[in-house]
Amino acid sequence: WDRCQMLNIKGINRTVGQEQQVGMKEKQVLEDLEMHLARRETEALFQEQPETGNQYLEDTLLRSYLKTHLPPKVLEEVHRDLERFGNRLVTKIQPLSWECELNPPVFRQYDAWGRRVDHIHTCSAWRRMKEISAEEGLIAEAYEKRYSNWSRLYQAVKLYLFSSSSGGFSCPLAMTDGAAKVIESLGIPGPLKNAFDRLTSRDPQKFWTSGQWMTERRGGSDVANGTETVARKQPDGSYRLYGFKWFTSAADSDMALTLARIADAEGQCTQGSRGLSLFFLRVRDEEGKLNSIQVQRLKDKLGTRQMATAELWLQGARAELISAEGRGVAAISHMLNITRIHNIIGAVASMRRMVSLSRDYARKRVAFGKLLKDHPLHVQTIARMEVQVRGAFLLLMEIVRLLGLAETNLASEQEQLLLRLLIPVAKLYTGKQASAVAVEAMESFGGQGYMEDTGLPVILRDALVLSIWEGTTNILSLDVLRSLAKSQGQVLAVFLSTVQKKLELASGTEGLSPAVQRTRESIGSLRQFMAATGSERALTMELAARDFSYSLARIYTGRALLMEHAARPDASPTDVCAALRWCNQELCPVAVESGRGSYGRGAALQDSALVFGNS
Ligand code: UCC
Repeated sequence: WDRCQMLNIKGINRTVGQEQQVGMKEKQVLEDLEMHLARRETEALFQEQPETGNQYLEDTLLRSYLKTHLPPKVLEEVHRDLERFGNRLVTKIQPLSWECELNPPVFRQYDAWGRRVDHIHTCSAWRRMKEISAEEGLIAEAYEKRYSNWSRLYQAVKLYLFSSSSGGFSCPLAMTDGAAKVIESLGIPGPLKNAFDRLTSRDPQKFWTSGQWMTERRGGSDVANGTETVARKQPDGSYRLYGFKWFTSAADSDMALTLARIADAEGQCTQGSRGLSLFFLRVRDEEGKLNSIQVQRLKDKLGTRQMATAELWLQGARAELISAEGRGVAAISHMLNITRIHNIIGAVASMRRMVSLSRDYARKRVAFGKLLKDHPLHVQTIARMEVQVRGAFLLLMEIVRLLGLAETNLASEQEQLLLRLLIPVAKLYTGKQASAVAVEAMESFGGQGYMEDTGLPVILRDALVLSIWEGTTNILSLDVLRSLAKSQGQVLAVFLSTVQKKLELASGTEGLSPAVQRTRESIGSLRQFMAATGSERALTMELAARDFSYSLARIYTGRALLMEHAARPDASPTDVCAALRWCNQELCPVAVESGRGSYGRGAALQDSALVFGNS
């Protein structure tokens, strides 16, 4: 019966009588067929896993950038350390990262006996990441300044290599770096010396991480109007904070910087941005007791699930005022600019990881009778992503190079202005790139890219936040305008003259002339747009803010940086090709849209009608 049943199952219908009449030879054929089918039933999908090796050694663009820019002695030491770190990442740190994903933080509000404990339990791999961060000097490197102006770039490179293997720990590191930067910008006052030493320590026992508590119930972008937390001065000069922080990332941190409104003797507070001051606080005391803080709950996020993000009630948390009264936003902007750079690092790192995995898979996976790498359309798709990653990487390097100069008092006024402009431009642009590349790269693995246990969806989920936190695309586009207004247009003048200079460098390189020409044209278009904003300037600039920022990003990244890199004496044909490819996209979308009349009052009314109807 079993045999007949099996044959029936296989769709070969015979009666028992007929079956008995089948000759020996035919039986053998059927048995072979059965064997074959049976084996096929039990075998899983066997496909070689895409992998990355030592990410430093495999990253030719990173290595050629360092070789071009670092002084030889620095390069020698940095190379040795990065090669070692690359090995540690692939052998020891990457497995921890996966553990962090599989063991997200757990919140326990009460103990078994009903006592409120508000304990956020993190996994051992997460705690190990904190130790590794200290051991590797992932924050310390930037503040020790062993390599003068190159220290910041070196730190950024280590963070870039660490990011996609950090199991989300790059988030607390971003805020830790930002907090150290704020304290440094204040001249490391005595009461903050201990905190600064800990944030920048290489000793895992001493190392602290910091939170950045900015977001409250009324929203995360409009900090000036959304902040309700009140600070009441105490007789000893410290403050107690009362309020509800709605979205506090890395809530297991040791300390935090946060904004609040100081109440006067009558309990009144100044509203708006001018009412905000910056405070330092410890999350727990020496015995581990929360500093008059209650954890309401953990956030249920789409991604970055490895990291505890919490809602916190401040119920008289003791804090120190660290900015001038009413200068909270200006003081925390040092932190914002650093966390935004970390965001860029995360975006470039996640794109690099996705493209590396895609490339490796293309070398292993056979479809339609040949490896994916032998299918031109597939390779074209990866090549397009590669151009995006290269551009973003070089933009990142430019920003941290400028930051290093600024931090060692070696930056000219022009370089400081350029840095102020490029941070929001790069944050908003790379955040969007990272999402697009993650989605595209996921597709290059077919259905496997969609499977949780490949780890690929984690990269996508974590990339999607990059255009949201630390300022959304539109908020950062408005920050670009803020930098223009505050400098009375100087940031743009410096931008244009810098691109011009870099173009001159590139114009002597044979093969780059189409790219040089297109950049010159796009600069011309940008100038024309700025000259023609007309009587409705404020509205025009607001409507154009995003396209304007994209134009700055594309012009600076593509032409200036890819071409500069491609104009080096030892540039490879691939460097030239990447620069030319970048040319093929619209470099100045703001001019195109302006020509279409997208930024006038009429267009704004049309937008409104399209979205909300004509009522
Ligand atoms: O906390 C968050 C999540 C943490 C997770 C971090 C991990 C990320 C790493 C990833 C690694 C993979 S998310 C919450 C983040 N929140 C934001 O980013 C806030 C977004 N909103 C804005 O950026 C707004 O534009 C505000 C809050 C800055 C606007 O505030 P105001 O008060 O309305 O703005 P004002 O009045 O224009 O600026 C006040 C002062 C001015 O200086 P003065 O008074 O001297 O003229 C500005 O020039 O602040 C100065 N200022 C800046 N300076 C404002 N923004 C900047 C800036 N970016 N750089 C320098």
